[in-house]
Amino acid sequence: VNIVNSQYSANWTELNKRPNPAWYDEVKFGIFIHFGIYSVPAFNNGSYAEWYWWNLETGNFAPMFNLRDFDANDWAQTIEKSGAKYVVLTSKHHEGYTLWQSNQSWNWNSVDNGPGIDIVGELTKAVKNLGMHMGLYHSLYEWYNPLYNSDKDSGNPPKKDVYVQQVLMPMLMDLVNTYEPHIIWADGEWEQTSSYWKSTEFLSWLYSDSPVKDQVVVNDRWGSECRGVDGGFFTGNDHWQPGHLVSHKWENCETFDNSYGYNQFQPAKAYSNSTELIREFVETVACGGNFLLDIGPDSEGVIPINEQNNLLDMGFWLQINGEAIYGSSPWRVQNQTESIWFTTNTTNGNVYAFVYEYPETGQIVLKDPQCKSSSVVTLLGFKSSAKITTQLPKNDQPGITLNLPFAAPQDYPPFVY
Ligand code: FUL
Repeated sequence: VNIVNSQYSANWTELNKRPNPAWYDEVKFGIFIHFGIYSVPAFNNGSYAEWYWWNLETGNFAPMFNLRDFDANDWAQTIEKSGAKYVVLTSKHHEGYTLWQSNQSWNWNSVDNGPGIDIVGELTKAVKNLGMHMGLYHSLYEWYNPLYNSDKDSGNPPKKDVYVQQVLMPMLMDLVNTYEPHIIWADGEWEQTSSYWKSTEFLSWLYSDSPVKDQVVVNDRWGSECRGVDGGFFTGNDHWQPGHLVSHKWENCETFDNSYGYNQFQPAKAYSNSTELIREFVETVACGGNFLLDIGPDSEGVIPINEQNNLLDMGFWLQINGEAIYGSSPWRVQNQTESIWFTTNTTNGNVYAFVYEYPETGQIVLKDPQCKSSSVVTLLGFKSSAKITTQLPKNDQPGITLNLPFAAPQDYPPFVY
């Protein structure tokens, strides 16, 4: 890695000063895709299906990874309909199989071994064509790579770094130079510190000299000491939902069920429904996070139908409520109860309250907004001419009481995808 002309030199103090490019905070919603040869067995007893091989250690599913019905444009369109603005695809998970023709994969990739498709390339093109940001997940460690295992055997910490020099760095740079992703979502970092992975050297190049230096955003999984400390946005543990404001930009990578990769034996009732997902999304955004919702397509390249339905539901909800989500910021108060959450828009000055239950009494009391008699309250998507009336407390106290009119179905926009 050439770091001579770097604007951001290769140490965490410097790298951590780089602000995230603004687009990442604005978009709020992305789709994570866990897809690989683990989508063939599509099973793991009570655990992550993408970890199947860890328990098995034998077998080659590449010939059965047929992608018979794979169409990158279909995927991109389904994702776009969900209202998501970015995608993060697993370019390589822990088993080491790459979804592009990597020279460092020893043919263990989707072009030379399996479907014969450059999945990273096709999806990148389709996603960018629809104006969304494309990102790539990349596992730093590999379970079965002999070079990595021999580095590990050389000491603790390892004395050798052959795997990093000959596999990891060339792969990461190839991905960035070839596909120009706007997110690098590192993972599988926990066995070594960032100095073994040469993370600061890579990020110095990425931020300073790479073709995506102005747009790229990264997470915090760059070494065993890094989570919640170094890098770009914080990810915490998987499915992280702190439930309070986090001042550093963060992301909740959530699943429909427990597993990230497709699990064909997961009963339909184990999947979250769109109401639960939307509530978690709202809470995430109110607390300063982005929501990265995971889908796990099957080995024929089909996104499970209940995942597709939920994506469409989210898109419909966002068509009406997107104003309160996209480009919003956390407000000075995150929530009033577990079912009333807030965001604000610093450009137009609006405060948005997400109220999960339509009150039977027709009355909602919001305790925190500091309103004036001239304040205007509206219900997003409400088409009726019936008015919302308000009452303010006396003596300039904060708070406002909203009296909502009776709402009939025709008062709302038609339910169309
Ligand atoms: C974890 C991985 O081990 C899981 O398989 C999944 O990819 C998740 C997002 O990150 O650390």
